Amino acid sequence: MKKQISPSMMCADIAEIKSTLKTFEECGIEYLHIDIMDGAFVPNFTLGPDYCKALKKMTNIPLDIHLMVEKPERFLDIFPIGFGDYVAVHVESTPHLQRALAMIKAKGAKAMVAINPATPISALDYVLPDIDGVLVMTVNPGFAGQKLVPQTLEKIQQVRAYLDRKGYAHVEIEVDGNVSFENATKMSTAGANIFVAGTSSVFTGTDMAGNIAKLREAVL
Ligand code: S6P
Ligand code: MG
Repeated sequence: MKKQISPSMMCADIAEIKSTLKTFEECGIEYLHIDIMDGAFVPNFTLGPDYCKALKKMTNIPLDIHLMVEKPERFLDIFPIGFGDYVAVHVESTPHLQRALAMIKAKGAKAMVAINPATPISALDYVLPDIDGVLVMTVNPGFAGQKLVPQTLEKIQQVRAYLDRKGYAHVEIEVDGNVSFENATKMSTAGANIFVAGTSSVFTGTDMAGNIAKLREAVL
């Protein structure tokens, strides 16, 4: 599967957003990862639908919206979700997971299901026909700049094997949390193909294009 990079926009300097997007376009960045937090599912607040709308006016790079909110199905209509975008909802966030995933698909977007580090893979059993990807959290959601939960490396491998065994080899695996250059290589080897890049890689130091090139090398 093609290895792709999705920089986490909560880590981007808001004052430099235009030049950041220009660099991303020049470097062929595949997605923009947008963390949406509601102060309830996770103990933090970040970006929202207006930010997504503003980004859509500035670039054609598809959005990769990560909803860390309780009952996300209540909010899907207020986001600018369209063809080519990815939208992830957490297993732990709603009793109506299948409905939320079907709503995302109905908008023409790719439906991703996110699982926290402690959530078992069996939580995916009855939504496999409804998903295009699994977002494996490699930290507990809520904050950038955290340390990898080490057992999630093995979990990536187990998710890949599980999907392949069940006949869902086409379902992608995105990893999110402390995707450093070093961890990215391990995550890629374990079977991940979309890498959320935050303070551990793309947004470190000043050479963003150099960081992107280095991350691409790391996941080859
Ligand atoms: C965390 C969020 C993530 C972070 C990303 C930051 O709740 O879902 O997308 O923004 O993990 O990257 P890093 O390299 O600082 O961990
Ligand atoms: Mg995220």
